[in-house]
Amino acid sequence: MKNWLNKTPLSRRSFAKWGAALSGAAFTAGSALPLKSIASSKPSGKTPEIKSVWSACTVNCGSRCALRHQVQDDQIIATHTDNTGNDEYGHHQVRACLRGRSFRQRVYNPDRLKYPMKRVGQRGEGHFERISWEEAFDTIADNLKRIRKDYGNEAIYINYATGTLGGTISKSWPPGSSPIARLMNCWGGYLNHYGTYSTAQIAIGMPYVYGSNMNNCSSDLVNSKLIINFGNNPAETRMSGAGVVYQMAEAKERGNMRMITFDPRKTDSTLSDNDEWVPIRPGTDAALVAGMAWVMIRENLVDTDFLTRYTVGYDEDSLPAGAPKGSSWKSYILGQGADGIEKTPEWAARITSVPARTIIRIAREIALTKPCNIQQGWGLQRTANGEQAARSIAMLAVMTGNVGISGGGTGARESSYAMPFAAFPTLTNPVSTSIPMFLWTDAITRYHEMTDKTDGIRGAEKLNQPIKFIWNYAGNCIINQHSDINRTHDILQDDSQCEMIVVIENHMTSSARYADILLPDLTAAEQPDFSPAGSSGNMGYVIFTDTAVSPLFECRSVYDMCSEVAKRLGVEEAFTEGRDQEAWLRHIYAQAQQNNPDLPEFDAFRQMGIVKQKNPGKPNIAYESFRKDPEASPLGTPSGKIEIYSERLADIAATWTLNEDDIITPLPEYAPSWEGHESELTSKFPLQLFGFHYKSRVHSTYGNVALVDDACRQELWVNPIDAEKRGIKDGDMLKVWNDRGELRIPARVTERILPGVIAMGQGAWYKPDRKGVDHGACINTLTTQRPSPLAKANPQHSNLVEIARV
Ligand SMILES: Nc1nc2c(c(=O)[nH]1)N[C@H]1C(S)=C(S)[C@@H](COP(=O)(O)OP(=O)(O)OC[C@H]3O[C@@H](n4cnc5c(=O)[nH]c(N)nc54)[C@H](O)[C@@H]3O)O[C@H]1N2
Ligand SMILES: Nc1nc2c(c(=O)[nH]1)N[C@H]1C(S)=C(S)[C@@H](COP(=O)(O)OP(=O)(O)OC[C@H]3O[C@@H](n4cnc5c(=O)[nH]c(N)nc54)[C@H](O)[C@@H]3O)O[C@H]1N2
Ligand code: SF4
Ligand SMILES: [Mo]
Repeated sequence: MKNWLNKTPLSRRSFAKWGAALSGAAFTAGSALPLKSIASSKPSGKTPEIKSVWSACTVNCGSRCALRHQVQDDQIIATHTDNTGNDEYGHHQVRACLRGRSFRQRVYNPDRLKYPMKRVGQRGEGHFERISWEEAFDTIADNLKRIRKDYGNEAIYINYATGTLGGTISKSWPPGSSPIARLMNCWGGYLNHYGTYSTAQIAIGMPYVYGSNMNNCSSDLVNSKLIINFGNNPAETRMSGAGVVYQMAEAKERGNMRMITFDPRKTDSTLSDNDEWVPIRPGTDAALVAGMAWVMIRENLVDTDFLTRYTVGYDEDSLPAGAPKGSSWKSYILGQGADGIEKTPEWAARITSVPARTIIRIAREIALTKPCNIQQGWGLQRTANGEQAARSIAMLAVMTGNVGISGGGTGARESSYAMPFAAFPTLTNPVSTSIPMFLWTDAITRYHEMTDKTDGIRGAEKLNQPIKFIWNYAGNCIINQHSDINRTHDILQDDSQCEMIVVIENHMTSSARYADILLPDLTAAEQPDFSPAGSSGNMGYVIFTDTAVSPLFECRSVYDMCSEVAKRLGVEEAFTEGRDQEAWLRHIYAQAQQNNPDLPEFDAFRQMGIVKQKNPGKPNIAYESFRKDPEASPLGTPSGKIEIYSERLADIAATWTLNEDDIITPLPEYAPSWEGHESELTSKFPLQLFGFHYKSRVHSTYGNVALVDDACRQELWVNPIDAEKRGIKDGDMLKVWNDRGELRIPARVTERILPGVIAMGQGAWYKPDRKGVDHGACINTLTTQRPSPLAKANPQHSNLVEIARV
């Protein structure tokens, strides 16, 4: 492995070895051929000069790091990171993690797609035949025309895909900001989707409380005396030098302050001495909140002045007129509501597995330590009743009056400053219909049943056409990242339903195997673009992602591909406006300079590589103006106040068609998961399983970089108690299964996970054998397609399974 780390080009031997290990037989394009340009680099008399080219890691890890590719003889021989700035906050270095620094191993990867291909054989089998670009573009355009004629533009779908979230012209997410969207908008539009696999439940749930979904900027954490963290793991999910993980560490050190984390796993974010880890059963956070609320109410620790002035529905006096008696939060907690159950710490302990004495101690600590930042990650809302759980956490911030003040917080995830820049104009979609992003396979098979009240259809009362054509640019949600892979496979294999899938990729991924037309894209190292910052606290920046090396093989840019399809659809002029990619960059940059006069000239920027701007104001405090003057600056809720009781949710609960155990309540009540520790299914599948966002990959991206994969292995976290019961030892190969599928993964026996719960990194590459057993340990072999009630979104962390040694 040593030679992956040094600066010499990848050798023929190691490349071939690696390729052989990684490429499945059916992966025609992923054959283990060494790349010509690499294999042929021989030492010559004169050493070619090494130049350094600015670029960026444009994946969706929530960050965006600067890279400096070291290029010799048109090859990247090493990748360094930001070397500008200093230790001063606002000028600090945007340093890349190990993944970004291994970028060239995604460029020169045996899985790299080399030329356009079309499917031969059944969809999903992974057999392809090389075709010309002409044939590829003609086939796409002809099918678009045919499908539009038969079904209209609503039958064309752009799938959720975040592989180049960090681009501007090459941007894949949000889908409406991609070049594909611009192309389709020039030609009558496409079926929209709303929500994300990341945040669907909290993004829909939180605005019922606050009118929006915000928390204080991460750089305000230094002003907190205590951080209460529900399943937020920035040490793994915000690994960039840009911001959040450092700000949390700084807050802990500088303020010498405690952070208490509720998480089923002892994560890397909770390893310092200032941390307390409180293991909690997945899907039960709302019960914990209710138990703590009971302590606060009974011990008179709530901020009554705050509740009276700023909230609706805390007690019977502040309920809206239409709400039934006994439906206030206080009644719910004290057992005076409809369920008649007092939410005592003992009640909460039985559900959450957090001891009652811990619940009492921490409830007091939260109420008595001010200001206190209450925050959550997104893991706990990616669950069966995640909307309820996400909303409930806000209650701790609301009851203690921590909302709208420095050092306090709202219970949502941290926010960051965004420096003014400009975007690629993608025009307006003439189609208004929108589906929840998680229901795209349903929109193929049962579109005729899908309405606003059954499936959250927006912009229309019902869905009128099935999805017949899918664009999948820079995403792996066709298979790997979407739930219930075996179900998705069955739907997609029938090409009489969805008739055409176009995949634009760098690598032969599991989603690429489902393409009818597979187009080889350039990586970020082979084309010019801009990369604006992701989560970076109180500093914004933008990176000039320049062309480091010439396009490999027959790969072309997505902009180029769209221009060619536009030509065949008769909208070339509308799509390109006569510009190539470089001309668009100059055009967009001129716009950005108008929005942000401090930006340097285009060519100076290209030289500098990265422009950083500290927020000229102070870190954003969520709902600060509301806190200062709630009458002059009301919230975006119907009452203008914090809605503990939401009439809109009461209305939805009364009018939508829901499954019996789908729970939507006007208060943020605890709702047991339909696939959780209390469900009947535990008699067959006793273990709760979820997949965490893992430092080994960004979802599936970097999953084929052997170096990183080896450093952070794909393993199943199992508590010694569960392991012993089943005769499992550390390192044993396990099978993990439920009624949806089966996979293989080695055991990591560790006390860092709660008994009864197991977990693995999500995003591993799906590698089924002939019987459909996944040897790549992709968790979506086991996850369900049943959507959460309100957001109709992915409950990918709510799964019951059993495990055994193989
Ligand atoms: N079970 C489970 N499933 C999950 C999650 C979970 O927690 N558990 N998380 C969900 C979440 S939050 C998300 S955001 C989604 C993410 O799902 P995706 O958005 O599908 O993200 P990736 O798996 O990283 O796939 C990105 C793809 O883009 C490709 N790519 C990268 N760069 C380029 C480029 O320059 N050009 C082109 N054409 N392609 C490129 C990569 O090769 C990769 O195949 O997964 C979701 N799925
Ligand atoms: N290295 C890396 N970084 C990433 C990504 C990646 O794939 N790899 N993906 C990026 C993307 S797109 C996103 S959306 C974010 C995702 O960020 P998150 O959604 O916050 O990440 P997760 O790992 O899914 O969940 C965070 C924590 O929640 C815990 N958890 C799970 N269920 C529960 C529960 O019921 N209650 C409580 N209290 N905790 C629970 C998990 O153990 C985990 O430690 O990360 C981003 N950053
Ligand atoms: S994966 Fe994320 S943290 Fe790592 S280099 Fe890329 S953008 Fe930065
Ligand atoms: Mo995400």
